[in-house]
Amino acid sequence: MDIIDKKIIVCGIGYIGLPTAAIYAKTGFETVGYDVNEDTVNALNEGKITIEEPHLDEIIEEMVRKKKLRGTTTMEEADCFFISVPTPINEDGTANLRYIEKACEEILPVLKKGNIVVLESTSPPGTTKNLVCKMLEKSGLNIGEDVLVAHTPERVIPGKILQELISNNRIVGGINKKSSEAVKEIFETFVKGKIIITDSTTAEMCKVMENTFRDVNIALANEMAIICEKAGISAWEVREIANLHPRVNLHIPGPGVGGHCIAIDPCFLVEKFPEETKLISLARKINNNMPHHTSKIIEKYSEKGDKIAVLGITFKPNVDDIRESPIIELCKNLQDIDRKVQVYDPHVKAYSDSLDDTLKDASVVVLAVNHDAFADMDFEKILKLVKKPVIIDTRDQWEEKLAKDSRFKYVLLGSGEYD
Ligand code: SAJ
Repeated sequence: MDIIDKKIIVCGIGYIGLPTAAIYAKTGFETVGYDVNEDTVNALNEGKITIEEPHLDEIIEEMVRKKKLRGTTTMEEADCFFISVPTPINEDGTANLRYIEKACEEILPVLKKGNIVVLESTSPPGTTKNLVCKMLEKSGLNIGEDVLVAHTPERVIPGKILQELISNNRIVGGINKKSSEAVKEIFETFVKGKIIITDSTTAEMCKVMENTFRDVNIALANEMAIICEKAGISAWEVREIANLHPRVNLHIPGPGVGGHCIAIDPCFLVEKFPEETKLISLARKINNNMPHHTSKIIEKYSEKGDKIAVLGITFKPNVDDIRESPIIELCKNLQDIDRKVQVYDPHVKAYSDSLDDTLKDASVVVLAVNHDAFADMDFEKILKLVKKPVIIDTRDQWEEKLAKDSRFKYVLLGSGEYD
């Protein structure tokens, strides 16, 4: 069978699975998106998308129209299964692998000799061998011979998913050489980056460590911000100058770390290696404290009962994703100290109604997410609508425009100048 004639099922058509399915279809594979959510599947079958991701709507519409891609809520036979489901953490910080387990349960009845099963979801090291393989063994087939299995962690960044699916290097962690080679062959049809072969547990560890690297470095940037606030200097200036050094890359401070990856993945290591993950768990604590730190700054410049206009609610700029957003936590903190919070976010339907209404009578305006849409803000309008012209910028988006404008009280997170 020619590689391109393989039928692919992507299990879980969310933020990663849907674009992944789109790329397989565009490459020429017969592709099916499986999901338990009927609305998501119905939308796909109508050629529509339920998430915001540049150019995804065009490809989905085209692929569905050309009958290369469709959705289903019933699992069916295929040649390859790509599991792309969430791996959240429970309240107590332990990994919740139920969705992976459920996907394996769904695949089991249709699994046949010659199939390839690939886990794409970020998972604690050992999950492919100890969970996926163990579950698939229940089929009675020889796993590693009749059925090939690999972990190929997804490392695309929301906002650039389609581009990065093609250009990024890919790790292929097979449970054996045969599995790695088979999955590599599929990726070779569209991946332009390098394809690196390793074992499944190393692949899992690579992915978790990449995001942990970010988390620890962001924690360092946040600690620097707090130090600079005390020292009466600007962490943003320090960052700019220090990063001119060829081996330094200070990350960006801010009101916290969100999303479904960086704030979650380090917990997989903390759970498995509680004694060894001293730095990693401290970094998590530092980043988790940033919404609280930000609300403390806002508290200083407002009073009980004051209205706070929060601009941006997503976990990062220019996306519509609010999962694990630190701004939600920030808003809760502000409500706990009796501030009236109103949010505006042009990327999130529930908050995109009226900027004017959000700004009206606010005592503090908080730039919480540095969406591009906020870059050219109409500051005259802010002046007209607010009760007090106090701006708290958590991402250094407006410093150049506002720091020297005497009509505003401009406060920058990570900068001591406001004290
Ligand atoms: N953030 C900072 N300071 C920074 C960088 C990020 O505060 O210097 C915050 C962001 O505001 C956001 C969070 O961290 O709240 C995460 O944002 P991000 O853009 O760094 O990362 P994600 O979560 O969108 O995507 C990450 C990426 N991983 C790495 O860059 C190592 C992506 O490549 C992965 O595919 C993705 O996690 C994933 O799926 O695991």
